[in-house]
Amino acid sequence: MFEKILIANRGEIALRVLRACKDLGIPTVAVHSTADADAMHVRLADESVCIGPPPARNSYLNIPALITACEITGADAVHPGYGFLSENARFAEILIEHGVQFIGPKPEHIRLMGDKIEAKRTAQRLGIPVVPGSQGGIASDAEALSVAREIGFPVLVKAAAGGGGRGMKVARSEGDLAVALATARAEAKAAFGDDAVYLEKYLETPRHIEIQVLGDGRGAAIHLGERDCSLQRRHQKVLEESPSPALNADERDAIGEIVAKAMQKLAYLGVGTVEFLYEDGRFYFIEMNTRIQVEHPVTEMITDIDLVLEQIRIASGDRLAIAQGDVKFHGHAIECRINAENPVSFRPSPGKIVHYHPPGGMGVRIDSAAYQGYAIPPHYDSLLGKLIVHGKTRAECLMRLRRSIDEFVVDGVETTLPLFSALVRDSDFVDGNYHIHWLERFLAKGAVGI
Ligand code: MV4
Repeated sequence: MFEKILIANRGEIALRVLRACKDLGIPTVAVHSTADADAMHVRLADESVCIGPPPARNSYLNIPALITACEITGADAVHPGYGFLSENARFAEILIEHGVQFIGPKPEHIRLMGDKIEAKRTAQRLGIPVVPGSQGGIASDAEALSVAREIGFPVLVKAAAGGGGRGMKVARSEGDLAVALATARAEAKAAFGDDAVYLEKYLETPRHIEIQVLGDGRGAAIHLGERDCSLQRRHQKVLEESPSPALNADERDAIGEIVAKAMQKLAYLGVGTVEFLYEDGRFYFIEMNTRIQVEHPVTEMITDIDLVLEQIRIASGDRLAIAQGDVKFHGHAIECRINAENPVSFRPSPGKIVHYHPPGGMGVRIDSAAYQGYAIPPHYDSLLGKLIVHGKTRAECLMRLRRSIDEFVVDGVETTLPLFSALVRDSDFVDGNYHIHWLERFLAKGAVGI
C-alpha cells in the first residue's frame, strides 16, 4: 500500500479523497493555490504545499509544481480527483516516469477514451451497443451526406476531441448538414486544436444513464449499477439518482453485464463510467469517463461500497476484492449538486459564508468542503457541496430530500437550493418522468421563485 498520497485537487473531492486515505491509514499531502490556503482539505491533510497563484493553469494544472510537491514531500502516489488533470494521460505518464503512482486507469485507456471516435470504435469491438453513425471520422461533406442518408435525419455532428456536449451540432435536413459540419469543425479546432468530427443519429429525448465500473487491470471487472443523470443544464449535471426510474431489474442486469464483460476484455484498471443514452428501451453508448465522477456517492449509498477506497486499493496493486455476486443494491439515492450561484440566472455567487448549517438525520450525506466563515473563491467551479440522500424507496428518499433541502442553511452567498426545493415538488420529477431536455424546459417555465 502507498506510503503517502498527494491529492492533486481541491474542494469537496479533495476532502472526499482525504477521508478515504485516512480510513486506510495513509498520510496525505494537500496541494493548494494561494486562493485555497484556508480550504478544508488543507486544514485536515497531514501536510500541505502551496503550488501557485489562483488560476488553475498556474496551480492545479501546473504539472511541474505537482511533481515538485511529490518530491519535497515524498508522496509515492497521486490521486487526481475529477476535472483538472484527472483524464490527462500525459500527466499520468509523467508521474510514472518520476516513480510516482497515478491513482487512475492505465494511461493508454485514458488516451483511448479521450478520443471519442476511438472510444466508440472500442465500445463496438467490445460488444457495447452504440448510436448508429459513421464508422470513424468524417473525411468530407460527401461522406457525411452519404452516412446521413443511410441513418436518416436528424443527425448530430460531434467532435472527436469533444465530450460533455462541446463541439456538437444538430443537422435536421440535407440543407443543414454542410453548415453543421463546418461549424462543428471550426469550434472543435478552436476548442481542442483538433477538427476531427463524426456523425451519429440524433436522439431527440433520451435519458442519460451511466454505468459505474470497477476493474483491477488484470481482467477482473464488475459493474455497480447505473446512475440516471438526465437532469442537466447546459451539459452540467444538476441532480443524479440511482436506480433510474426508467429501468427495470432485467434491463439493469443486461446492460451491466455487457459493460462488465467489456471492461474484463479491456483489462480496465480502476473506476470508470460508461455513458449511454437510453430511449425506447434501448441503450446507446456515447462516451466513457476514466475518472471518479462527481456523482459517485449515489452509487456508494445504494451499494455500501466506498469507491474511492477501492480505487486506491486497486491502484496499489490489490486484486478486485468484490465479486459481481457480492454487489447488492438496496434502496434509492438522489444527489443534488448545490452551487454557489443565483438559482435563476446561475450567475456565480462567490464570497464569505456567514451562516452554514447543513441538514442531517437518517440517510442524509453532505459532501462539501464549505464551513461557516469560509470564503468561496471566484476562481473555480461554483460547486458548494453535494446533498446525497438515501431511502428504502424512491418515495422515502424524496421525503428525506425535501426535508433536507428545507433544513439546509447557507447565508452570505446565493445558492441553487431554491431550484431543488421547486424541483423535488414537481409532479413530473416525482413521477420520474423526465429526459435530458426536461430540466431546461422546467427552468424556462420560471418554476424557480426566489
Ligand atoms: C447525443 C445526444 C443525442 N443524440 N448524441 C451531450 C454531451 C455528451 N455526453 C453527448 N451529448 C449528447 N449526445 C446523440 N446521438 C444528446 C446529447 C445531449 C445530452 C446528453 C446527455 C445529457 C444531457 C445532454 C444535453 C444535451 C445533449
